Amino acid sequence: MPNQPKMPPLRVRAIKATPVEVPLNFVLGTSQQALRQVPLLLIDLETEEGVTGRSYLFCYLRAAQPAIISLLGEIESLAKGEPADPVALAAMLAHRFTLIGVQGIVRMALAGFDVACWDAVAIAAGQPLATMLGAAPRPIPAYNSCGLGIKDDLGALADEAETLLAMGGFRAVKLRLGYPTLAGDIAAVRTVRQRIGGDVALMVDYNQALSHDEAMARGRALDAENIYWLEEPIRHDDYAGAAALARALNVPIQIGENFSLPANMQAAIEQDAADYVMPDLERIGGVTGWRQAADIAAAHHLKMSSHLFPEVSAHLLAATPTCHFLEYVDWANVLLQEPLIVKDGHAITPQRPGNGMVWDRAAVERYRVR
Ligand code: SMN
Ligand code: MG
Repeated sequence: MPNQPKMPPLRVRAIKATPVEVPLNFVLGTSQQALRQVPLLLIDLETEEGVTGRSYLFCYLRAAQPAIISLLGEIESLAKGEPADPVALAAMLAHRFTLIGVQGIVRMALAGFDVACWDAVAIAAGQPLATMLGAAPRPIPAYNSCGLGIKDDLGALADEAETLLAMGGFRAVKLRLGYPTLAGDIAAVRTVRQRIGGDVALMVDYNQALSHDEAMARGRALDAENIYWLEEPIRHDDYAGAAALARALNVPIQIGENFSLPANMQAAIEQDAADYVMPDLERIGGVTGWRQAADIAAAHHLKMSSHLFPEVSAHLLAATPTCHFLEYVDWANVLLQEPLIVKDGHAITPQRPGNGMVWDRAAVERYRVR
């Protein structure tokens, strides 16, 4: 990505964080856990100048919400009165959190702050985030990642695939795998494929369910099934194992949602652990971390997709040289005045200043965790 953009003069005043839990329209049955509702944390970064920047975090567990709120309080006390320059603040805060370590929920809190800070500066500059990052808002190819969880009822699975494609003219969907047997995985793949037709891209995601040998066996079978990518077949940090799979299999290996900060992505790429990468906004280090990750992917000619957070990721992918696919989920739609629009299978990156997210106050009250 281009060099550091010019930052409008803004000063950090306060950070407000609101815990909510929203029901999912489509249950997400991963190999690890089925998600029926998701705890999110809405962040408002207030500045002395009256501009508010926004972001949200996916907390995975309700117990993480109060912990991250508490960490944001710590960030507020360190950043209060400072210029809202996200890159400078990220460096200062990483330094101040060195002893505890920028990992886990500390890293999530820092990323949430960073994304809100970039929103504030883009709003103050009167520019969409994509423009602030040296690009311009444009439609981004998207796959529908709602639902398609592990299900016993394969007829219902095929129905869901059809519903998901119709939602925004999608031409790509992601199926969760990790059924007890290879035959179970193949049955799910074939049922969905038969319903969606041969031209729709079908990604599959194991969420780290398999041993190395099992991944090799299932991967070889999937090689014959017209799969667009094979995501996280084995534990996320086994880069040598992922590299062996990438060498042996024709289906492209996709990893990245568990990259912790850009250094982790660099390490994975140095070991040739993936054919494609898909960092996650809150694990890669917010917008600041994403920009570094985008440069690393570009240097290695690796196609880069996003994980969750489609609203902000649309802007980031617009500014990512090796932009591949946006992962679309509808989780935050119910909380937003103007949800992200998908048309003809592309996320329409909004032209509004900032990242484009404004909370629907009544909805926030409705889903607030008390
Ligand atoms: C995923 C992981 C965690 C929560 C939701 C979805 C999944 C994905 O791995 O890639 O979408
Ligand atoms: Mg995944």
